Amino acid sequence: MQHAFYKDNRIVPLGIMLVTFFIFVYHFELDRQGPLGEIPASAVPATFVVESSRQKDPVPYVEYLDTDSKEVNHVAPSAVPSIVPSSPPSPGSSSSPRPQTGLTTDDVVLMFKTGATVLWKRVPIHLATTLSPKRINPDNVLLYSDYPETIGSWEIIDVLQNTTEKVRNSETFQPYLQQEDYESRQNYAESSNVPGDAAGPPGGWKLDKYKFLPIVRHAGLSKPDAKWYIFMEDDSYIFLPNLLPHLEKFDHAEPWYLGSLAWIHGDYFAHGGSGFALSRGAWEKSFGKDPLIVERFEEFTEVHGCGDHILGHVLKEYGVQFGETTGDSRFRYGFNPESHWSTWYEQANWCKPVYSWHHTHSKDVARFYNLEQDWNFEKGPLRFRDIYKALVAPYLHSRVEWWDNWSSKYEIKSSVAKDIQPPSTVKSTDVWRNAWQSVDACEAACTAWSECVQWSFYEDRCKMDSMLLLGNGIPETDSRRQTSLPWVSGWLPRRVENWECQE
Ligand SMILES: *[C@@H]1O[C@H](CO)[C@@H](O)[C@H](O)[C@H]1NC(C)=O
Ligand SMILES: CC(=O)N[C@H]1CO[C@H](CO)[C@@H](O)[C@@H]1O
Repeated sequence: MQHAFYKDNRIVPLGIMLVTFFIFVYHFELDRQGPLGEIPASAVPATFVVESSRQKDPVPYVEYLDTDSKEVNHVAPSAVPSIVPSSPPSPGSSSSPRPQTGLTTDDVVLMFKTGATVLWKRVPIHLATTLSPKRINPDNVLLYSDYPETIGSWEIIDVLQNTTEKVRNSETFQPYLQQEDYESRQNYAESSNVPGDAAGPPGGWKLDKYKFLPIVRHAGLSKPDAKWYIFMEDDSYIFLPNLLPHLEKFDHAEPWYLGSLAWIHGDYFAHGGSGFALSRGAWEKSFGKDPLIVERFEEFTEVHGCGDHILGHVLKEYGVQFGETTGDSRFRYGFNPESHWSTWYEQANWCKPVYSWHHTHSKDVARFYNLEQDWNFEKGPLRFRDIYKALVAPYLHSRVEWWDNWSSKYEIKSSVAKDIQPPSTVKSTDVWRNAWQSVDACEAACTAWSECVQWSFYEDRCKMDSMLLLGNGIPETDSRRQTSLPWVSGWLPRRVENWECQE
């Protein structure tokens, strides 16, 4: 019977050969066409061309405001200096043509960092969204913490497990060693009346700085075939379908280290909370060259406070510079150190893709994910204006009491109003100078200035801005409502809707 079946189906191997041949030819076509060819949507993720910037007066977008400052004490740069990268060649000058085959999540590794004290609070939302298998293959995800856990099919790696004896003796490292005790006693921080952390010993955040180097070493060793290593924290969100086409503009075999520029101790580095991407080329040039890189920089790690800075410093030691240059638009927008509601929207970023948000709450993450799922990336990336329309505009009011007063470009107080010179785009100097007199006067001044999109008023102070930030209102039960006059804010969303893309 089996023999007869075989004989009758001699045609099958020939069929398989033919099918294979067609698949081969089809893929060859795909490779040849590059990202702008007519690639079937199902075959590769959407790719697109991002307009190049010719801005004359480049103002770096990144503001280094790490409000996780309880965790790390960063120094905010007063002005972001211009830096010229010495190592990564600009892709334009690359001699060999880069293959443009459509980077997919199969080509990248997501390095997700959390910590035992916040894991139960922050990670579950990501398991349902960021790490959903239809978004990225679980094999391409590495979850790092400072205590091993298993959640369903997810293994969370204790990235500090191989820490040397020397570091274990450090004062700062003690919370790591205390975790076992908390676990064995079934104890939580709350139950011992320790404020701050949700679970485990107090001060768990101190361990954060120790994690960055071991994470990157471990990821590069366990996933040597990845083209990019994308780092994110548990209070961040990364729009992978936006980021991948961006990374495609860079050769992963070259040393690239891309993210949101931060600066401390004279080192430029990618701010951790904003997320960053490290090319395989960058990994090989640094971690690949030195299996003991983590141990070699133990001393440096001990005396510095921020893990993201430590990583940036170490990469620089091996000739991998942070990719930001103030003259190159590819670096200026996208990775954000803040969330969508505490970010400034302006004409300069209005049409730029958004790669990440930081300081996200679970609710934000769920909404970003929904937006991403509903988005047709074949038509273009999710840009700042799209985030604005979906998640900011619905909360704006023409006038609202008890709303935070972020508007700051111009501030008109009674004490200085008399001599103040309005910007040239203000119709009436008198209206401008009277802005401090009342809520109505402040609103009128904003309206009289053609670029104004938001204002806020308090006592005898009117603030106005040509950029927009949602901020947040002060709820009815908030104690601030008992102790001061209401802060009144207003937006002019019609003007925002008329913003145009800037090159
Ligand atoms: C710790 O060392 C073991 C043994 O070499 C290795 O298998 C494991 O991946 C290391 N862990 C990390 C986080 O690097
Ligand atoms: C974000 C912001 O600017 N908040 C200010 C709002 O106004 C009050 C009262 O003037 C200040 O104390 C806040 O700092």
